[in-house]
Parts: sequence; C-alpha cells; structure tokens
Amino acid sequence: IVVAPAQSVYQPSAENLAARKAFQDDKFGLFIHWGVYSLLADGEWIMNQRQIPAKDYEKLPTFFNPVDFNAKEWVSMAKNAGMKYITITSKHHDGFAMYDSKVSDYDIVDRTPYKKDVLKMLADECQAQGIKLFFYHSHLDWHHPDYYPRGRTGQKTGRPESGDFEKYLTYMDTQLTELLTNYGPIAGIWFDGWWDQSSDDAGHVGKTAPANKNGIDWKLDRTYSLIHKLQPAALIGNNHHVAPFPGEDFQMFEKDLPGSKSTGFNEAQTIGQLPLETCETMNGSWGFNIKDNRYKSTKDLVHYLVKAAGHNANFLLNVGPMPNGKIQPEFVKSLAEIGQWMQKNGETIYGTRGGPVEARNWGVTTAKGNKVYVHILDWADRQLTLPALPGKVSAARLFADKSPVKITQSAEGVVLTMAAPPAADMLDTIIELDMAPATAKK
Ligand code: H79
Repeated sequence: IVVAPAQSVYQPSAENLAARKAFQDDKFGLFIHWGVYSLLADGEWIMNQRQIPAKDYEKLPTFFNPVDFNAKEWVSMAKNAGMKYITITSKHHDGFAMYDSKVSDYDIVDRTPYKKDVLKMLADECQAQGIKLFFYHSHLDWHHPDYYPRGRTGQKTGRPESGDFEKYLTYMDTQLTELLTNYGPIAGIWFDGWWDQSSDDAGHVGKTAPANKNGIDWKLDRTYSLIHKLQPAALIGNNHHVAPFPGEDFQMFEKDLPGSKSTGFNEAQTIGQLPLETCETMNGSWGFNIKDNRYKSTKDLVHYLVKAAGHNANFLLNVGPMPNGKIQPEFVKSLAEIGQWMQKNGETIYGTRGGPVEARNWGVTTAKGNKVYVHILDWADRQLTLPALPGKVSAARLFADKSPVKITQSAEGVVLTMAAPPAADMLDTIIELDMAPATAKK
C-alpha cells in the first residue's frame, strides 16, 4: 500500500467562501501598476531590461513626487467605469514599497520627496466609496540583498553574490503582515513573480511545490496561512502560470481567457474549481509607457469583459498611471465609455456566471437566476441557432428595448429570430432568455 505524504489540507473559512462568491459577482476590476519605474515611462521591467544596478535604480525614488495624485479621482474613475474592485502594486519586481513599510526604508514614505503613503490614501478612499482593494505583491525582488540565488530573470548587476533566502521570506511575510494590518479590510493579495524561482516539478496539482534546483522553496503554505489568519476573507491569487496550489482562493490567467494559451504563460494551466480572473492592459504595457500607443478600442475592451464573463471569469483591466499621479486621458476616456456601457448593460454581467452555451465565434452566454443572456458580439444575420439548452425557454427579448425575439425550440436546439440583424454599431446585442428551470452554473 502506498500512503500519500501528509499534506496540510486548506479549508477556506465561511468568510472566505462568502468573499469568493462576492468576488465572482463583482466581475470587473481596475488593475494599477504604479511605482518609481513609472518615471522612466518604459514599463515596469525597465530595471531588468536595462540591467540597472540597484544603487543606480535607488536614485529614482528621489525624483518620485506625484503631486497630482488624487485618490478620490482614481476611485471615482474606477467606480464610474463599473468596476467593483481595485488591485494595486504594493511592491513590484523592483522591490520598492509603495507604502510606509517599517521593515525597510526602501519605500515611498522614506525615500521620496512626496513622503506620503499612497496605499493608505487609496485604502481610505476605497473604504469611503465602497470599492474593494487588493494588493499586487511581487514574490520576485530585484533589490533585496537576500533575494539570492538569482532566479530566471537574473538581475545580478551590483548585487551581493550571497544572501539568506530565509531572511528574504521573513521580510516578505512581514511586509504582507503590514499590508493586512494597517490598511483596513483587504479584499485579497495578488501574487506575481513566483515563476522566477519556480519549482522544477510542474506536476504539483493539489500539492505544495517542492524546492527547485537552487534550493528555493517559497514556503507558500506559511505565507498563505499567515494571510488567512490575519484576514480570513482576503482572497489569495498567484500569477504563477501553473495550476493552483493549496491555500489559493482564485485562479488567474494573465492576458488569456481561461482555457486559452495564446501568451505562452498559461501552458500549464487547466481550469480548476476556484473563481477565475483574467487580466489585460489598455494598450500593451502594465507600467506607464510613453511610446505605447497600441490602445485597445472601447469595443475591444467591452468584448473582453463580456467574453470573460461568458468564460465564468472576472476581468481585471490595467492602467499604468503617470509619475505625476494622473492617469493618461486616453485611458480615462475609454474607461468612461465602458462605464456608460455597463450602466445600461451591467445587469447581464454582474452576479452572472458563465452561461449554458460554451463560447462561440459569435459570442458568449451568461446566466443568473432564471435568465440566460446571449451576448452577440459578431454576427450579421437575423437568425442565431443555439445548441439544446438544459431547460425550456419560455420567452426571449432584446435586452436593449425588450422587443420580442422569436424562439423555435426542438431537441436539436433553439433558433432565435430577431426583427433585424444586430446593428453594426452595437458593441453587444444581448438577447434575454427566460428559462423554465434555473440554468446558472454554480
Ligand atoms: O505585473 C505585470 C508584469 O510585469 C508581470 N505580470 C504582469 C501582471 C509579468 N512579468 N513577466 N511576465 C509578466 C511575463 C513572464 C514571462 C516569463 Fe519568464 C516567462 C516568466 C517565466 C517564463 C521571462 C523568461 C521571465 C523569466 C523567464
């Protein structure tokens, strides 16, 4: 008889399970990548891309003075876009803390002329306006001297060739303790950079990852139980690009809808049982990038949000604010337009789950209670045929004006006939189906 080694089985608390459900209902969040890298206006990887030695990179904070930062404006902008939560970088891979850390002076309060704790201001404003706040926190750290041995991203220049990784882990856990103690209720922690020291064993499904060839063991169990102890309702997600580890509360797919593997990051991902989230940028950059004009259209962004919902996932849409604390007008305009769309159509998105019809070339379905919403994103005909649904459709209408849509049902499927083909300028032609029994996936 082979006895499996004992694994600590994570049992999410009742608060955590309730928070997961609320998170899935929320559907839409604002991702914010903001740090001293924003000054160089060339994305958040610049320290690594240009191999800037830590002692030179340390000059950046002395210029970081975002005098135009206004937490109220950011939070109002997110809310008006129809977003229900914000996920902001507390520390990116460059190691610089955007809040007042007591275990390091490498932070915004101690090293910048601005001297203010922007995360505190944002947390207070989120609380005031009733929007949730997550912290993005990087496992990888290109600055901390004990982040040694170096991982896959290297970053050697000018750094000590020795270090005590255990000390680094304690530092990280202490910073997380600060973030989960001094900023009110935190919706969750969004980890990234684990992959820099990924375990060599990707076949970890349902288990904790063993140490890699550098001898690095991230001790995720320790960090995760600390977080769950400090704030049981805080949701843990980790952008490690592999299947979820025990202790995680949601699963994320960077720049891919769940199940897609277009980026190459998500090769080792399969869709598990946890709430899902996908994140994307408004242009092609996470951190502010002055030459990145690849703006996605409002239509593309609405389509991404609708498709995410149809894939049973949240959509976390990123902006990289400028070093002065403002968000560039192109992003502000787009977000306002998405907000106008959500104002009218949010009912078919919020609180829904992926609908009974898997994603199609023409669009997706979402479901809530006895309603199924057919989101037609790309279709030029009056008629659309759905496969057989688990239940009978009792009525169908256009969501926009409630005008009736003809239904013909048989064992083969459901034919929907509209009075006219979807108008070319409609971002999403939504048909609302009343179902006899409930069809929502859990
Ligand atoms: O914060 C944003 C990015 O800075 C961060 N995640 C988003 C949300 C990100 N960093 N890198 N990536 C995303 C892409 C990762 C590429 C990888 Fe690799 C390929 C990681 C592992 C394989 C490049 C090659 C880095 C290490 C080896």
